[in-house]
Amino acid sequence: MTHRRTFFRAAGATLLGAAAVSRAGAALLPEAAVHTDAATLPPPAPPNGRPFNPIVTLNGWSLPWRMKDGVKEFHLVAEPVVREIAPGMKANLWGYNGTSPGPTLEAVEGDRVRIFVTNKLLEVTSVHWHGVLLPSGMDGVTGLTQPPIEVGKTFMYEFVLQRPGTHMYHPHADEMVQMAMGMMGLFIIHPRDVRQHRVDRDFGFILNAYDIEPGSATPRVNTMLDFNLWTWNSRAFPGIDPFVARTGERVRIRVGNLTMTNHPIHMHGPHFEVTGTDGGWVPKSARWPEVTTDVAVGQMRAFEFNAIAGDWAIHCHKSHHTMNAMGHGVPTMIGVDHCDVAKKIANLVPGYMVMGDKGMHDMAEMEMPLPDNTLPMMTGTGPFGPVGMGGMFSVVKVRDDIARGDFKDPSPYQHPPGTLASEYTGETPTATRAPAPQGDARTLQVRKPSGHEGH
Ligand SMILES: [Cu+2]
Repeated sequence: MTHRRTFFRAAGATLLGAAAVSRAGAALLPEAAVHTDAATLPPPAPPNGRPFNPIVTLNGWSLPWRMKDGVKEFHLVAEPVVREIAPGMKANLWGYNGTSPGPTLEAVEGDRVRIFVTNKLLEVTSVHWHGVLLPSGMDGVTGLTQPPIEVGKTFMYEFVLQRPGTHMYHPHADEMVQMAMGMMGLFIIHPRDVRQHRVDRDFGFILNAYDIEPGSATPRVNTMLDFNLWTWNSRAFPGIDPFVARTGERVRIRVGNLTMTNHPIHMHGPHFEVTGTDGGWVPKSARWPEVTTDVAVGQMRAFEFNAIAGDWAIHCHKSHHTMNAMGHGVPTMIGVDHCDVAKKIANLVPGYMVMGDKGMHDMAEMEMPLPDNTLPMMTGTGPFGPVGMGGMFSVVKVRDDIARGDFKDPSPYQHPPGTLASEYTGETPTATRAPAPQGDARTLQVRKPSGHEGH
């Protein structure tokens, strides 16, 4: 017991008895650890059971367990939670043990796990272990493989982990609502041999999305595609922690997608190799180099690279996914000269200004008045000014002098002399252009393909 308490303290998690469980029952059920803030908690070494190299859940944590008669016992509590999406905005979500996503479950190939799930929501739920090989009756599909977990009840799932890999868990009951509210988590099965698939730093996160009207805090749960907050582990930039590593280290990033659309995850700097999918580890001979890996809905991808010093952006390459909640009705104003109109309006509305006539970068620099509990659309500041990003964006920060196991945000990168883009201040020659065609514009001959009338 003392041992486990030390472990909890090391993890920074608050240990609370599950309120729904009676004193007598508490002896039978493992305690449910609760954690409520959004800081990345570097996991402690496993306190018992088989050894493994723990993963770092971005802006998240791993769930402590207890060993009972050789079985690794976890206790998940499905419940409403408050999640800070980024400083300045909190959302009313549903999750597990105080957070959305819920804590990461980590265990080892060959482990027998027993996972208790207590339902503290206002409706039924169940948990599906996405991608984990198990008996059909443990698969967690309400109505198909089990009755729903009623409000206030606890269910027990038990199976042996057959194969190492990167997996997820999420409800299979009122799925659209429960996932739109943030119910999900990572399930990592480590290899039995700690030398297998070994890396120096192993990060994991889930792609998720919310539709939260600016000025409010609760997601709209019937949204199908038009989400306005694109998040990693229910955090939006600048609320997403950096991926910190030391030069030369082997780094793995594991990404799962539980949104309703695909996300091409792009990393600047070092090329990476896709080393794992939901189906397991890719043999070395079959790995391929990439700078972007598309993660489809319901998929997992693990990729690895050798860290190179610098600040390397990592983000979804759909550019509207690197923005926070915005009005989609904003008209495109590029090239529109509205000086006169603006002056007239300013006479009526003091302080009125026009935005976007030269592009929208200005919006990243200005403190726009926003409703309460709303994130700026494009925000974040780097050593050279506003970054103008939001949503699914973070930075891989690699430095020469980072200690093993140190995940703190380092100071700005010091670029070696001669390696930094800078303003050209010399003479600018007049551009020479080809002369404009004289008289009538040259006739452009357009030949339409035949046989396609009606297109
Ligand atoms: Cu995306």
